[in-house]
Amino acid sequence: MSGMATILHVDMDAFFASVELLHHPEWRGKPLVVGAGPHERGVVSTCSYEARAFGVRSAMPSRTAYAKCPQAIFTPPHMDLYRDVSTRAFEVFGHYSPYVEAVSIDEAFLDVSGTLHLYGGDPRRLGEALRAEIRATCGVTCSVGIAPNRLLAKIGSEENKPDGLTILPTDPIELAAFLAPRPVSVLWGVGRKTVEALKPYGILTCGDLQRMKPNALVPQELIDLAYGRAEATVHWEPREEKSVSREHTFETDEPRRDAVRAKLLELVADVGYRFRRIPRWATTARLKIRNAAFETRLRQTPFPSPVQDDVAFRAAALTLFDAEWPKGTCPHGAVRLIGFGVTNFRATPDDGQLDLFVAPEDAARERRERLSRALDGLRAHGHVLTQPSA
Ligand code: TTP
Ligand code: MG
Repeated sequence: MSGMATILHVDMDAFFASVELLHHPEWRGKPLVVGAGPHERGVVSTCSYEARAFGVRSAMPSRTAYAKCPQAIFTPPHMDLYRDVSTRAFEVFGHYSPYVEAVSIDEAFLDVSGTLHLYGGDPRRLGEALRAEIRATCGVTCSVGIAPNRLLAKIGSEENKPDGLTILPTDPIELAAFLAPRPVSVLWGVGRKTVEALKPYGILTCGDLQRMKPNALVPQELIDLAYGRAEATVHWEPREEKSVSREHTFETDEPRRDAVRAKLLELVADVGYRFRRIPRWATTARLKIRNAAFETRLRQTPFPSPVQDDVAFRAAALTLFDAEWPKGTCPHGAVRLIGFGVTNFRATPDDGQLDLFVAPEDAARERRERLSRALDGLRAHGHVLTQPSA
């Protein structure tokens, strides 16, 4: 084994636009622009690849985008939708490495050096597994690059966009050959000014840089980059989650209370399962409900004491739901989205107080926790559990 690192870069394709398509399948295959309206003063956040074919780009004034592609569909951004998908994507990333460096809402570096052996040491298998899981979990596609360092991994993910996977060579000579034909602008720190400064000397490609001796204009560091020698360290931070939640947007707005309540219980079971992966206890439950008019209601309640078991989560969820939507009423019209989450975590169930004896309610809680964890075990092995509705 060499000591070489294996770094993965992942970037979701046309991210905001792809999430919009989940909610508007009828827009698929059409040019779609997310951002300011076609006659407003703002800019394009992003656009579908169909719109890119007309020259529409991120940060372009929307009026310019309209001039280039008048038939495009324009939609304002819905950040909360993008954040939900992003949260789920980052959870998936976490299945491939504990070392995840978030670069933006849709982009991350992963150090997969330590997990590659789980895929037979084959970076392509690891990359395809991650891409398939993103597709299944988020409903959108991403592009991945895998290489010995961050610079090259990022160049790789851009190489086959959208919906692509690029494995870069690890051999230094092959790497230099891979980079040689590429413009110097692919290198980090080489912005428009540097490109202009190098041009009069005939330095246009990485290959041109590779042939240089270091001088006042071209420092050794730049030549190193052109050979693909760059930093591998992934600047990860342990992600201390502040809440664990799940939400569901109905395909068509749902007017039936029973259907919304049943979906809520599914989400609660999911939250419990994910919550118990690390030992912690929650003190607050939260319900989110959004109606067809996009009005969102949040309602929360404290647990009587810190808990982590399904029985307590379900009881709190149903209390919140019944308060928000009393039986026989119709306060929301049709429901667009329902969500449940828990927050305000503790590292112990007893709030740090030292107890000399186990109170009966603690014994009951511990029994419920054991049951929940037993069910988690079944679920982790692929058993689908149907929740009896309470
Ligand atoms: P990017 O990853 O740069 O772009 P993208 O995901 O839309 O397209 P691709 O990766 O396939 O090239 O940015 C991620 C999101 O960030 C993008 O969907 C919208 C937002 N964004 C802006 O709001 N303004 C911008 O100028 C850019 C570049 C991105
Ligand atoms: Mg992207």
